[in-house]
Amino acid sequence: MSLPQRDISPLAGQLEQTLSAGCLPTEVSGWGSKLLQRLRQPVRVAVAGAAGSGKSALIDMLLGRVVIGRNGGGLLVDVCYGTEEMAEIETAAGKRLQMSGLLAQMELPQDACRVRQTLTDPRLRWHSYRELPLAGPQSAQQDMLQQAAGNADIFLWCSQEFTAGEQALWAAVPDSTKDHSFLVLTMADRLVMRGTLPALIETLEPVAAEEFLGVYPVAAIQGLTARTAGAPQDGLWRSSGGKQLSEDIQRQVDQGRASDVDQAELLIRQFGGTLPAETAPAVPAPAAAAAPQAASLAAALDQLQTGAEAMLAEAEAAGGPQAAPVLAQCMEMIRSLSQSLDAMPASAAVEAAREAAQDGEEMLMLCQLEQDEDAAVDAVTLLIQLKKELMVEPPG
Ligand SMILES: Nc1nc2c(ncn2[C@@H]2O[C@H](COP(=O)(O)OP(=O)(O)OP(=O)(O)O)[C@@H](O)[C@H]2O)c(=O)[nH]1
Ligand SMILES: [Mg+2]
Repeated sequence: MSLPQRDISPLAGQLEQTLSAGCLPTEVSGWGSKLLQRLRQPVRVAVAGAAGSGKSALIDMLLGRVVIGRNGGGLLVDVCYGTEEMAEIETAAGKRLQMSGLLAQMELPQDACRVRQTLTDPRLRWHSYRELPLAGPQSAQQDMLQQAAGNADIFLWCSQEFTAGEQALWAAVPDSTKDHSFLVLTMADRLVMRGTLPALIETLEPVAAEEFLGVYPVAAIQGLTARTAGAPQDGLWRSSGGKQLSEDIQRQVDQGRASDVDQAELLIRQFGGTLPAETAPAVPAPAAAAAPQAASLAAALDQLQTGAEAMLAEAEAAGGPQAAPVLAQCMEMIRSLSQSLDAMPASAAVEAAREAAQDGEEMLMLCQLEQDEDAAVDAVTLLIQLKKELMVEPPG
């Protein structure tokens, strides 16, 4: 797994300053506060599923060592970064105990109900794990899941078959969470032995395409073995399904971070003044490079048009746009347009285009506040309009 290359604390500091100085208009300050909170905490990965569905084994595999083991069955377990390897245990009687070491090796009190395990693994600075056991009547599970959805950025749903009951539970999870979630077919080695895996994947793929980023069969015990063996076992790591899942989770974590960083930069640039040095946009390239940049601007404008049209077509086919991804995509497009413009040599036309793009960014930001279908349509329309404006008077 890759580590994020950049320290985002200066950016978070700048955003905090912008917020506390009251620079943000009231309509965006709530968004700014949420953004700051997200920048200051790791991306939260919830690992949910029924009792014995293989959640702990999956987390241990992703961590690359036995941290939970078979201990703590049925407990809610958080695994996060800390300066020491220790566990804080909460009991049903409301007591809190601290024990040093790993949960897998601890003797837990009978009435333990919740554990917070800290590890010094630096990767946990960027994403933490929560084992979320689902048990009891369907309505209780529903409530638990709803609550968990508000406290997680990515879900890994662990199951051997993703039953109708589980599908009903998952259906109530907000789309914004589903867009970052994975269906993990746990204990895939057993499914392979029984010869049921291919048919199961075929049955679940259409559901998973709608409800998750994809279906991931994983043999966690083998995956963990591959990672803990004396010599690297790349083949086993790959064939266990662990490698693919782990890389795809990391990609989601990185994308989530990048999008938060983009939004924070946008807020600061528009309302808070200068960005910290590390996060400032790239310096404009020298004039000699103007010709390829003009070409890339034409390409960017074309992309703007085709991207916007594709989004509209997709939205129509789906019976209405999905606000969050459309808005995020629009923001991405307009930002890449702004970057192309920033890299062009100064001229009145470029300046006008930059202003138009900046206005566009500002409008898009307001669209993001609503996160509904209308906002998504407005955002796409805005991109098409912007493209038309720029084509009338092409910069450069
Ligand atoms: N063969 C095989 N067994 C597995 C795999 N993953 C987990 N198991 C076994 O399945 C049992 C349950 O796994 P856990 O990871 O403890 O399941 P859990 O969902 O955390 O269970 P609770 O915390 O009790 O809800 C254990 O005996 C594991 O060793 C796997 O990929 N392959
Ligand atoms: Mg467990």
